[in-house]
Amino acid sequence: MKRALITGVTGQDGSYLAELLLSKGYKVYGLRRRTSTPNYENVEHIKDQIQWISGDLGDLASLIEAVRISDPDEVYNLAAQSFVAASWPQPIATGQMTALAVTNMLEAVRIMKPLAKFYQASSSEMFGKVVETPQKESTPFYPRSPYGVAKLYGHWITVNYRESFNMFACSGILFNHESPRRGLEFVTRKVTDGVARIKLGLQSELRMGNLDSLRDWGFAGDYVKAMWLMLQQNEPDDYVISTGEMHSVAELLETAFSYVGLNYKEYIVLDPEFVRPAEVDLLLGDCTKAKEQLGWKLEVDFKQLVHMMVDEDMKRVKSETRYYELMRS
Ligand code: NDP
Ligand code: GDR
Repeated sequence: MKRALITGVTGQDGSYLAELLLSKGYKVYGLRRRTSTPNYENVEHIKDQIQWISGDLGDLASLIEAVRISDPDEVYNLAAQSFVAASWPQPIATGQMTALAVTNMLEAVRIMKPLAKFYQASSSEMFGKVVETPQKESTPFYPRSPYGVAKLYGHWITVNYRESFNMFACSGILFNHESPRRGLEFVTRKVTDGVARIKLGLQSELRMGNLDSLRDWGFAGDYVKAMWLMLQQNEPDDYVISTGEMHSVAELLETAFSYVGLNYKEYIVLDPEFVRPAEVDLLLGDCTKAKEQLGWKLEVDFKQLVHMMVDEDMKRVKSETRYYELMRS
């Protein structure tokens, strides 16, 4: 039985990856930090199948202990401060958790289990300002947020540990990927949750930032398969994972609102609070290398993704509403 350690297992990607590895017969260890209100929403259905280890990315001792306990064949380092907009008001915490903590994790593996295969969750945010499109592994980086800068450190330290210590360390440069388990502050989920609330008469407007930015949005369930594939190769390497298609935030709004028969223009209020100090105008990935070398392929396209998210949010908001009505009656 193969053993895997996942950091960030309670997040969107961690939950899909844990499902995938469990379905392949892995023993899955999940690192969980202490929070005053436990948050198992994404993993409730598989909570009993995960071996939980208490630890924090910022605490090297806890990570060394996590690697000792799990004795992993594969380590997936997904934990981070992952919300780009939060990286301006919290640049130092973002640097600690999204950049330096990668070295903590690499050190824990190097000290305790140097032969374990290591996956680092790198990001298309590292490309930032447009230098070349579509963006591929050889495209120069130009990050535009403290988050992007931190991810760039995480990427290069992963490459450096591979080259310095001969570790099997891979960096997956993943473009935006979404799902019904996406955090509510990210634009796709904010929109699909907003659509559900507006459709059900619980909200009258949706306050948004830049509607012109373009993103290459895929489905998280497809993207975690690429993470796993990277660690099944004979040699460690870095790969771009993307759909090769981009859409604007306005198109996202149009697709989500029209699916339930609404015109988004009647509900959107532009709010400077959601405009970023520096924007990444356009992200479009070329994942030819992953397709050819990993045999990775997409199963869910943009429209299917948005519809899936609206359907799930409609169900959830309806059941929450019924619950509150019952509580009141
Ligand atoms: P989420 O924000 O959904 O999940 C982040 C996870 O990290 C959560 O489980 C969170 O735990 C955990 N975490 C945060 N800080 C700490 C800490 N100090 N110690 C231990 N755990 C911590 O992110 P996603 O699942 O969307 O993304 C996974 C990774 O991939 C992230 O590194 C992200 O930056 C990167 N990425 C994501 C992309 C995307 O489009 N989704 C694209 C490219 C890269 P808790 O539940 O306690 O908050
Ligand atoms: P991003 O995702 O910054 O690309 O990072 P997000 O969904 O937050 O923003 C995408 C684009 O939408 C624009 N936008 C808004 N965004 C939010 N959150 N809220 C709004 O109201 C709004 N209005 C417009 C943003 O300006 C931006 O251009 C995600 C994260 O998952 C990172 O962790 C990951 O590394 C990258 O994707 C790839």
